[in-house]
Amino acid sequence: MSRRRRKNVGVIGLGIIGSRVTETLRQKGFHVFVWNRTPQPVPNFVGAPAEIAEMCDFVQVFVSDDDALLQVAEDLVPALAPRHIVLAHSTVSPHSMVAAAEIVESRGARFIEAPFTGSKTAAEKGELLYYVAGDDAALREARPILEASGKEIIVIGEIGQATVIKIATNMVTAASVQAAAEALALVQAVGLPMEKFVEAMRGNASHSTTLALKLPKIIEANFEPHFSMKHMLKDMQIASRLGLSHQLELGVTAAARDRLLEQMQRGYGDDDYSAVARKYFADVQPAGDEEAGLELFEQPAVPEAFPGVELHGEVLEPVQPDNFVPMMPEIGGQEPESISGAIAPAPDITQPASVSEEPTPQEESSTAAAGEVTTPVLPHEEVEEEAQARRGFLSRLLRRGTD
Ligand code: NA7
Repeated sequence: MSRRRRKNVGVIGLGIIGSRVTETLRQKGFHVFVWNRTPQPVPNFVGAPAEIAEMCDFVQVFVSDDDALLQVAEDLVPALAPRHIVLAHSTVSPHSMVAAAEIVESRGARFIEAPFTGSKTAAEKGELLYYVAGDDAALREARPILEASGKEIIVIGEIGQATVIKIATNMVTAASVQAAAEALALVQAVGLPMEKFVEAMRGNASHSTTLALKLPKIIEANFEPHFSMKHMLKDMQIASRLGLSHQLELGVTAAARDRLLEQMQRGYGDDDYSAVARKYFADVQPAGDEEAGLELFEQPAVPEAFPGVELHGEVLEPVQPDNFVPMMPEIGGQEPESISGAIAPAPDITQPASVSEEPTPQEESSTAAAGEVTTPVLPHEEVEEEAQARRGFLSRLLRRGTD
């Protein structure tokens, strides 16, 4: 194998992260070939994923979602051989990650699962944190490539497991930013300066790198994407489905997911995910607009009708403002015992979620709240009926508690 080819790295997917990893690799002396679905006028741009594999032994894939990763894996196949190591960096379901590995390995090539934490700035600085899984020898070979754009590599285990860890970390991130948006709304509503909250958080044990980055930007209404709303929603949907398939009620995750979905449906999928704070803004003005501050956190101006949007191949139905339903608690028809009583002892994350195959009626009733991308859209009467049923359920629950 020529020394030159060992220095060749292919990058597939030149979005927020892939484009920056490409730059970082080049700065560190790697010879990088790139491909993107939408052609871009950048150096070493080739015509197809298979051409990347012809030029490079290492191929890093930064495409958006499950379908994209599987498509790229299929497109690489004709050119793959045992000399190749494909590194999959997309955040997808563990099942899709395993499927992508099988496609790549069918040609004798090696596969490393390497989702990451760290958004635009970390990618720019070569400071991503990679969670990896795969064959030890392949990982040893690929380590210098990962180190070029990463500050740390955490080895997790088998293919599919690194993704679970990545999704789990994003559950905390999404919930934390949602909580921060709500906290700011409250502070503003009682007439306190939001900066005081930022100052108070700085020394608080619950402060984090994420909050340090997001709080000032929320206040400025600067939602330029570092990590997009649509991808955080994708991750919370994956988390919800995983939880559902293991009989776990993930209420905070569901709440974060539903707030992301609301903003997605309003057309903000390409904004930063911290734009969930828009819920509390009347009409968010661009950063720097002095008037914007005056209008923060008034009642949102609801448009006539939100457009339907497409997300990961699924068309989300338009949501009409009149019957837009706030998120319901996750109990929807499920008895609490059934939620807490059946935690799968040794979940096999390499298998698809059982709910996606044949949901039980019970699972079906909770799917809208915990796994599907559709937002509940009910006529008023049905909402009222559901509220009554819910009240009945809660009072039965209370009575049971006093028996
Ligand atoms: P971006 O900035 O949304 O970029 C996504 C990239 O994926 C972009 O290059 C897209 O190409 C590409 N893409 C999307 N669909 C496809 C299909 N079907 N085939 C090939 N390529 C596709 O995402 P980020 O860089 O922020 O994040 C990438 C991943 O890492 C994502 O899973 C995150 O959750 C983590 P386009 O330019 O649209 O043609």
